[in-house]
Amino acid sequence: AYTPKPEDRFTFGLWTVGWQARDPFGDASRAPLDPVESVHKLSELGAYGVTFHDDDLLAVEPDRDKAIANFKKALADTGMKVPMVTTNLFTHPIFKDGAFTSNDREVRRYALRKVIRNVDLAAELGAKTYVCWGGREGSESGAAKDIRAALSRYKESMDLLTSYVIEQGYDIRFAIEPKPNEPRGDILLPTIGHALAFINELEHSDRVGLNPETGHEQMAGLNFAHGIAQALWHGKLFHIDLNGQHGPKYDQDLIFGHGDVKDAFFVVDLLENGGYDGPRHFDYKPLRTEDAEDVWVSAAANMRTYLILKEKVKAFRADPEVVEALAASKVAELAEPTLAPGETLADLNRDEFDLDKVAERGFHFTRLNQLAVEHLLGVR
Ligand code: GLT
Ligand code: MN
Ligand code: MN
Ligand code: MN
Repeated sequence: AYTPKPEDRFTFGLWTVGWQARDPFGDASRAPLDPVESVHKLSELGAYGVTFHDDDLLAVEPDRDKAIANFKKALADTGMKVPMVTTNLFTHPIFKDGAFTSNDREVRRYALRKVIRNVDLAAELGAKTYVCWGGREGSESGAAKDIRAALSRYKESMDLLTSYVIEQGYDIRFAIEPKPNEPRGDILLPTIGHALAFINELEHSDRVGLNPETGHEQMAGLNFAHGIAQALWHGKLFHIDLNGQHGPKYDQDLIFGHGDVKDAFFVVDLLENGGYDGPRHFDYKPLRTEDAEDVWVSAAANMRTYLILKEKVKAFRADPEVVEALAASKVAELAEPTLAPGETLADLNRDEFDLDKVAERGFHFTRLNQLAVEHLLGVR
């Protein structure tokens, strides 16, 4: 039951299993990984597809054409798909002050060129989502960046990119990935909410949505399940980066469920029952302590944890005691409009209302919460 299959639509970034575990204090602890090997190994483990940055394809083969040919052959040999593609606009020192919002106009123009070239490849490979993580779009000093001008340049880039895919007839939508900080002191579009508001100002806003990441919202102390629920409510959950994080600290990119497991439970509940039909994409980093074999153990762990949680969520929803507790907590009553059809605000004055009595009523949320914890702990 916990064996992943392509129908589960699990996908991984090549940069996840391929991470060599360089961190700000230490050198790589693993050798580079051939994308061809990643495609084969992930396929054997039951994944549906892979995603990549332009530069990820060049991990062991510096010639772009050869690297693409090798990658395509691996896809054809395994049947693996590429539902999402993205651009590396953060590793090369050229991007030290950002890409679309670098103060240096020449850098901004280069960044656009780099994205466009890879958007063409994304279209060729059938990707439907193009992620933009603006990791270096930000600052460390209040005087260094005119934030309003930066947002204008960010919008200019997104408008150019959406116009480009429309002109080319590509079936591609962009997904902005928010993050509050790291690698910059403060990053633009730090949370789901900031990004949603920004998207409203774009020329082709229907072509732009979100790629929220578990840990990035949690780094800002926010509730990830609430964030993706709001993204779904706006019709903007185009893609998702699942991983694990322990509260506000550096970006841990742990295996899904290896951080806040209770949040992971409710995230799976939402994804399975809330109308999201995109890939379940893992953006995690195998721990720096792990060797080349452990990498595949960690990749498998993401999918297995998801499937276990999916089963737990199903059992939780089907448990008669949970059904009863949900009713006692009036959870369904929130879906009922506050005014009945045809009623006006004046009609509210006819309500028989005893303020003190209504204030006394408990909502019994503790019981519901405990039932969720018990399902999660496997005692129900
Ligand atoms: C980078 C970042 C991730 C983004 C990727 C997309 S790359 O590793 O930390 O969260 O999703 O550019
Ligand atoms: Mn991510
Ligand atoms: Mn992260
Ligand atoms: Mn990351």
